[in-house]
Amino acid sequence: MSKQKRVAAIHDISGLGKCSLTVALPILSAAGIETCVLPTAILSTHTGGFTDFTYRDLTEDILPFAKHWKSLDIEFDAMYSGFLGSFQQLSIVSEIFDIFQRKENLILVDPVMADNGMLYQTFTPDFVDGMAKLCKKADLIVPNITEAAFLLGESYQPGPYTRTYIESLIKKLSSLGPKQVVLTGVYFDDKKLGAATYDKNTDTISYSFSQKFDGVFHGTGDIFASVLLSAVLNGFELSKAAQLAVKVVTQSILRTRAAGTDLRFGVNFENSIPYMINELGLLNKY
Ligand code: PXL
Repeated sequence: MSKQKRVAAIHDISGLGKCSLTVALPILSAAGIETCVLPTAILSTHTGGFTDFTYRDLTEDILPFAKHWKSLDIEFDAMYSGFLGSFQQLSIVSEIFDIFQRKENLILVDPVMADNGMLYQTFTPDFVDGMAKLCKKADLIVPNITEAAFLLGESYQPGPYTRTYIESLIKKLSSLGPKQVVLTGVYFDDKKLGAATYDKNTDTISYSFSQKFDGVFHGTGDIFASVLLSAVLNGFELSKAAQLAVKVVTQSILRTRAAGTDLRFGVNFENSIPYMINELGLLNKY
């Protein structure tokens, strides 16, 4: 058996609502990856569609947490950041990337801050510039179209999109620094929605589509990025990893719509975990 991969996952814990660490940890672990969690904030629920959620910011704790890990000579195959709890955390996470950076490890930044043309409740416009700076350090970024527009300082365009628009957006994002970009929420018509991937090394763009659903499905960006990273660390090419991530998100939405549950509480990704494990070829691997 090859050496087990290890990831540092830097996201919040939202106790209810299935996003960030409550999604990243089960998905990465199920993919056979050791997942060390570095919580950025603790909330009672995520901030989308809920009011009166509790919010404990962990800015003060993050660097000591990381330094303790460093003192134990821990190395990571990937560092994966998502929702950050404060503006100051942007530079702290950047420092953590420096502390653990090695030639062969992967830095994935999911620039979680906005969707549907709007910033999430807890962020101010200066956070956007800081996030663009953090993205410069990443090997791979996974923005949705709203985040992409914010990162590039452009105004948000509602879809449907043209290939020309998506391809110019994805190449501009890559010129911020990351060699690989996966853009989510891409659609050219009202029937299909999915992701576009760009690999600067080979200058290739690929698309992965599935059916388009109306509505807001909380946590699906985190499910997407976590499956994508799971697949990449299991040796999948970026385009194939995106295909699997689109598939898992679609299945999760379909299952949740069939169950008719309150969409604020997230989607049922848990029942796609066996499918993901099978697709990753891990079922009979010891
Ligand atoms: O899914 C992204 C996310 C993560 N964490 C928190 C959020 C959101 C989106 O709203 O509020 C706390």
